[in-house]
Amino acid sequence: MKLYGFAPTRALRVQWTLQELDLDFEYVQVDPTKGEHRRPEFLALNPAGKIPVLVDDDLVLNESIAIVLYLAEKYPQKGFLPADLRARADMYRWLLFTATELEQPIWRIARHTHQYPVEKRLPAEIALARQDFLDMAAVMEKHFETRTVLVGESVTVADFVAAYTLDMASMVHLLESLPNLSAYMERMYARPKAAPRIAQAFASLNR
Ligand SMILES: N[C@@H](CCC(=O)N[C@@H](CS)C(=O)NCC(=O)O)C(=O)O
Repeated sequence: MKLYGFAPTRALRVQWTLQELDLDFEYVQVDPTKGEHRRPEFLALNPAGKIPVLVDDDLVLNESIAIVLYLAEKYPQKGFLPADLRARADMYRWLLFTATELEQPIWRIARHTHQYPVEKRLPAEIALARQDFLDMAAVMEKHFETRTVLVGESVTVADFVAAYTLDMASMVHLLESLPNLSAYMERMYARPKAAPRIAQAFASLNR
């Protein structure tokens, strides 16, 4: 299997899942800071020009959450995809909640802070996005008053995705008033096969 990624990106969700599943994989670095995600050979894998991409034999799959679901289903032995239909539905709910209600505001903050050209950045969008994140994170914060993982009693791929997304939030100081989410994220990253934290992944680029 080949994972096309770049250290501090959503490729970490896939790397985390591959590590937890004890799978061998080749990491192919695609450096967006050098425009490598816009090269024709990469666009042939993902016309959206985004990482991560997983290549498994003749399967070429993009979208980090689709990839982790594929891996969890292909390698069911660790139980990262609940067998029970209702538990699985609950896991999908948290994955979609994470991608739409939590990740999107963080992404808006990133775009209006450093990704868009300066003339397109709207400071008001940053304040709105911060509040949007906090309103929805409060729902997950409450969920963790009584739980250790998102669904059921054991870890699922939704936990890898959520922990990474909360790390994105911590990078822009959004977790400071959310003790349950902070503790959950720390617990997940304390797992022996967890991916590196985003800050660590950034630091690894300069070595
Ligand atoms: N929804 C996609 C988002 C992928 C994405 O935006 N990746 C970023 C890195 S984290 C990227 O490739 N950005 C390059 C660009 O947008 O030009 C996923 O979860 O895989």
